[in-house]
Amino acid sequence: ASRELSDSKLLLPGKSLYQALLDSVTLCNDSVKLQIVSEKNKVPLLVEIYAIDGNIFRLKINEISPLKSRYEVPDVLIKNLPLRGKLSIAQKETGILVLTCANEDCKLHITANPFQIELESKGETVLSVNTNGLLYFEHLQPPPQNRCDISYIPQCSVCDAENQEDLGLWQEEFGSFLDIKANGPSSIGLDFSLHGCEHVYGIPEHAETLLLKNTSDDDAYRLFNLDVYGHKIHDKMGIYGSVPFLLAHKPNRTSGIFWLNSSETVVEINTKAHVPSRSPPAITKQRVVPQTDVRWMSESGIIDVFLLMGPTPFDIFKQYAQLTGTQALPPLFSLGYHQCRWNYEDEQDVKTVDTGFDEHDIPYDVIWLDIEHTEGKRYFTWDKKKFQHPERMQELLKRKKRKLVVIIDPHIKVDPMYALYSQAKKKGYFVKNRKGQDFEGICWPGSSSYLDFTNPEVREWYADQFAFKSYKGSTDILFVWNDMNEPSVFKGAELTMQRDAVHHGNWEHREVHNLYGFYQQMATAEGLIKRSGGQKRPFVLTRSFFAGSQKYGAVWTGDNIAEWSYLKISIPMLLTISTAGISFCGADVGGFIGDPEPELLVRWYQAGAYQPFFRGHANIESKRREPWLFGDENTRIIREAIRERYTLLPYLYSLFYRAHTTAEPVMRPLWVEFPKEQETFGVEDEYMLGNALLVHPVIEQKATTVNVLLPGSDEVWYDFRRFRRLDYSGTLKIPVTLESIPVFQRGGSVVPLKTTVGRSTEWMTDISYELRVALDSKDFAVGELYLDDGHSFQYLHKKQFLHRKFTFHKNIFSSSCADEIGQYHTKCVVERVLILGVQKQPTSVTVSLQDGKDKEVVFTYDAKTSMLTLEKLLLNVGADWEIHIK
Ligand code: MIG
Repeated sequence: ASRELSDSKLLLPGKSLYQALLDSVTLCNDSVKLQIVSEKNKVPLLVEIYAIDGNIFRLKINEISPLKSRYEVPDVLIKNLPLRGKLSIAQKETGILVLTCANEDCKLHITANPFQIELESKGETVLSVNTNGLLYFEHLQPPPQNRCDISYIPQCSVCDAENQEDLGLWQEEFGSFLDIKANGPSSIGLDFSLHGCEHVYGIPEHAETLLLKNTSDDDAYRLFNLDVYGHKIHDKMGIYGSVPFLLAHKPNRTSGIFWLNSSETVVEINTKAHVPSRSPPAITKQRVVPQTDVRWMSESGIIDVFLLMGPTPFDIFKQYAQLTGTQALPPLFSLGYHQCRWNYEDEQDVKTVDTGFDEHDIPYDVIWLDIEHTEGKRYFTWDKKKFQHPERMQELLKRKKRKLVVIIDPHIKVDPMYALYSQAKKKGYFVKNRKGQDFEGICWPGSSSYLDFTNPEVREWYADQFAFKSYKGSTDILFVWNDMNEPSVFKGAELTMQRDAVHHGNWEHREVHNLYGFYQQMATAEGLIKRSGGQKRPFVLTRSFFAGSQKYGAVWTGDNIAEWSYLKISIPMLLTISTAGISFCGADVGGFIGDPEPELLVRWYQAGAYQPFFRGHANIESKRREPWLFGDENTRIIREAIRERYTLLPYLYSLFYRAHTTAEPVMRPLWVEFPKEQETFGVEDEYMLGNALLVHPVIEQKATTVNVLLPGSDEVWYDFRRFRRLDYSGTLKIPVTLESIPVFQRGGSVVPLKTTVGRSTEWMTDISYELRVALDSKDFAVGELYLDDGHSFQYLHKKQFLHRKFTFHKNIFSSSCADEIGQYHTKCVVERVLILGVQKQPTSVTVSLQDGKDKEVVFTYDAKTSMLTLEKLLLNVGADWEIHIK
């Protein structure tokens, strides 16, 4: 149940109460400023408009002189936003101001009465602001007179009726909880119209469809980070993370709205057919275009919104990354398979499970320890009985070239004997309650206080806790999992922290709520980097997240249930998180709560193998479910899925490099790759992994067929496993067995794979490559491979990497350098090249190397699949070479 955002709900679409004072317009170096004023309260607000490089506009609205300063979200935007050249005034007449910006085909029309802004690009109105007149801004006011703190005097007789009413805005009851608002009502809101759009996406995290739904007869989408065990499906209430970024798409343009606010936020969506008012009645019929109105409301802060103008989906991803950063490049091991449960009991258990993978010939990279590994839920400690020799355990894993991840939650047990607690207490590092004492809430350890990660000094201190000398029993193969960081507070209102708790800088919790997890992951990642002397990439998984969390690691979708419907919803959930900038995401394989039937577990492994973060996990009450516990046949199929994941790693790692450097999501909705194909806009049961692979996981029980949409009328598709060319686009009924993972390679692409697998990623460094070349209708294909040491920052600081490009053109398949700056020595070779879609059997195939020598290549050609196989090639992956096919 969402709480009322003060009186904002009373505001209905209509003429705005705000008027712009066009005489107040000033042009500054980097912005245009003007004042607006509400008819009702006469309080003037300052509007600032900035043009940011790359087709982005920023609109800030704040009080000119608030009683106190209002919260502006720090640390989310990357430092030094590039500002673009000036905005200049193109036209100014009564009631209208037109601004243009240098070198861009963009115009801003500002109307004075009512105050509205229209954004025009290349003559087309893309988006308008305050068209429904829903701008509102509760300016800060002095507390009502005779204000009684009813937390002390529950029935206050001295308050008169009017004061009682005012008080209602200054304090709110939520069940048995009382929220006292230090600043009184301070909510804000604004509406936007997206012209020509009926498809909108984004604003995770909800267990909902990919396409955002109309909220006119349903709850609004809520962004408020909460711990919701077994969260319901098709629910718009907030769960663990929030990214206030919405994307809108129509065939010729994608645009985006990034609402930078970390307090509770709700978003209303209303898609309708719209008749532009200026069109004459006679042609009205043809001119009916869809329009989506989006209304944002936040409990506090200021209006600070970025309007991203695209025009392509990839432009949008770049623009958003320009503001919030790109995905951190994960260490290679973290793209392998992770084995988790609540809990692996003790060192012996860890050893047995680890050995189980080898015995069953299943690769895996990381074993995880949940909260029971600690001494009474005191993070950074080990249970003395169950984990007596944590270093020895890690040494064992290290010899197997594997890693350990341990959980570290943000709540700290109230226990003066616990060094972390007593230190933090002494230094004043905990969040305070409204009376100025350390906030205490119940969580796993019992009574707990919560580190105030919004304070940079606390983050630095926290990061230092990961130093090997401070964190006893930790070694360099230990990485971290941050859970419960919404923050989760048992017995708190909605299981979270009171909004009137107080953070660093005297900010109330309500202001920073959605940022809490973001900051913990930031501090943890910094800690891991620091402990390695700045050398190694961290791996940190977080449950709670915000815009920009991609810079610090991975996220997962929390406590799902071992049911088919949760497998199904995981796809749109991950796609939504991915398009909101966080590429490294996954859902608990198998479903966290309950016990999956073997078929569901198998299907979930198959789906997870083709998703960015791949971890099996289970609740403390769930039965054991290591992959070999479900009979030989199921073990074999799960093994196949995990092995397939490992052969795919070169491709996946290259995709992460792209995400890291150019902000392309690893896992993408179909519409991103096929922006003009209307039939893809709502597809959420299949997706693209990079631009080359289309994945349609089987998510129905006892499925014997799946309906796969192969989009694009001039595309060619190939079955990724049987190499068969599928000569039709549209929806295909594909037969499946329990072994099938329907994956299709797009003609025109080259996918790099490993020819076989090892026991973990680190065992695979020298394993040779296979290049899977799929020709398009013009007999062309292109792809790439990124390669580095897999764990350090040398790729960045010393440019130690290889970025290769593979091209098939005019019957020549060539390997060339995609980035001359990168250098990395490897003995690894390309051993095999499969070329799909070769029309006729070649008479000869030769390789020419850099030194000018030519060599005959042994080849086989299969006319039935039109596949050409070249084997035993031994071509260095870092060298230039050409293969000529005649
Ligand atoms: O409320 O640490 O989502 O993955 O195993 C349970 C125990 C607390 C919730 C996490 C889950 C984890 C569990 N945690």
